[in-house]
Amino acid sequence: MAVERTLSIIKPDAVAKNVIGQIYSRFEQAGLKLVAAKMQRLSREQAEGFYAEHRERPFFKDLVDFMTSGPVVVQVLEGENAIALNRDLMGATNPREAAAGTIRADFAQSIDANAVHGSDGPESAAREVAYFFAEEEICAR
Ligand code: RTP
Ligand code: MG
Repeated sequence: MAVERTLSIIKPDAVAKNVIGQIYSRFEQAGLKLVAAKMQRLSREQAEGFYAEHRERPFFKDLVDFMTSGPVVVQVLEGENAIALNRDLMGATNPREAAAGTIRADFAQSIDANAVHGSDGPESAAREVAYFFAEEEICAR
């Protein structure tokens, strides 16, 4: 299996709940390495660009409102099968449907405030990592 990089975001609800460290522990316990990280408040333009694939969806404005409602923590995770592994750790988009023990089952309130983002495939991972980090900001480990 290939070593991959994936883009992860701890969303404003999870930052407000003060569970950044607990979420990072889940990544580490699963064998994922943090190779880049930053906390920031997204501008509307940044959030709209990041979620551009959803621009025509009915929930787009709510999604952008939510993602700009407070600081987020953005990180690059690296490891074997990192993209699918991170999605497994996250659980389903709607926390009510997320499997027990997943990040969304344990920390998310609703389909809007669902604690984390993770890239959903190799192409989105490459695009999303580059959206937030210059190559020299990613630390080989
Ligand atoms: P994410 O991109 O944030 O990791 O979430 P995801 O892949 O699990 O879900 P996606 O389909 O990409 O949707 C992005 C975010 O939009 C919100 N959403 N709301 N009301 C709805 O039907 C609905 N569907 C999606 C969620 O907050 C989701 O995380
Ligand atoms: Mg998605």
